[in-house]
Amino acid sequence: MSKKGMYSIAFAMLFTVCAIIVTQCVRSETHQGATSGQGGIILGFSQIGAESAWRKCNTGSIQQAAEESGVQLLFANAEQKQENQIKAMRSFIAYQVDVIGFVPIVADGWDNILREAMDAGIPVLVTDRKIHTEDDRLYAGFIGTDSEQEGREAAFFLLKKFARLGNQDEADGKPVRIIEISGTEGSSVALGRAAGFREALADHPEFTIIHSQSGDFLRSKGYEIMRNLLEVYSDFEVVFSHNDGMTLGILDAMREAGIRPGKDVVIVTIDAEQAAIDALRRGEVNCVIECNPKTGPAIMSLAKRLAQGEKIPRLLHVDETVFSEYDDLSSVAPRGY
Ligand code: GYE
Repeated sequence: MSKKGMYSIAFAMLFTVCAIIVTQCVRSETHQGATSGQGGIILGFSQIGAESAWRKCNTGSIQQAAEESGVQLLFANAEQKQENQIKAMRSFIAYQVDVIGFVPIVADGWDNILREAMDAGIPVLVTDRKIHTEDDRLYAGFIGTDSEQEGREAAFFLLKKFARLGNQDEADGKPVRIIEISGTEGSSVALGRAAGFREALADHPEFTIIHSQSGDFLRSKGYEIMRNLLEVYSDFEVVFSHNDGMTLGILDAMREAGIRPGKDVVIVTIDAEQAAIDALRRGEVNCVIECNPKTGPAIMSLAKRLAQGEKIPRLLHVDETVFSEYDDLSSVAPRGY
């Protein structure tokens, strides 16, 4: 190589190193400015997408709370792909955010990226859905829903409903045939809701799940699946749907087929969107289990504590309630999602 060539390579390398140093300095100044000046921190947040009204409310809550609490939010929408979430988290690490928050679309497959965050000294807050890790120290804590309990609540309602109908006694109880439309496969919420539901029905063999299928938390799939199932099954007593979006599609398919949801078939659903509460009031749904999406303010305060180097609780479940046809629904406030 000519001398001139070597000089230009050396110059290019020097330039790159300087550029990196300058960028780092500017970045750390803005960063410190943001931290001390406005009392703010930088939170990189990976959301899974916008599959349901519940999810849109969850995103809105996070964005609004960030604004109100002076947190600079780097928000990334993964469009339902785990690989997009991992890419976003890697870019948050490169950007040296103070804290990373994310909603894990599925429970498995996070160890490597969590290790990268840990090596970079960035604490990670898991929100909404839980994860399985080899080592729980790979993330700082979790805030979100108790999906096992939601599944149990769905079962408790059925036990009450069918006891009132007079066929819960196992000895002479008629079979109660259940179709379950579950959430995204491999997500902690679908796994938890299914597990809690089965656990609470374990001692009641007359309750049998005759079909279980994932509708991916999508209204369109709820509709499509129920349309197909109505060609196959003519006798079943219950539909347990893992979210309201799918339930609304299921109700459409039933009405089209001349079935009266809530009367001919008992409908139990999770989330408590306004549309589901309205359907409960109309008698088309029998029980709605609340899942609370408004976690933005809690996420911001946990992120701030983590940025200060504080420890946070390992597990925080949000408050959730149950609305059923046995309740006085006149005082249920507008849901906001
Ligand atoms: O039930 C559903 C959704 O992860 C708890 O995701 C959440 C679920 C929620 O889109 O509607």
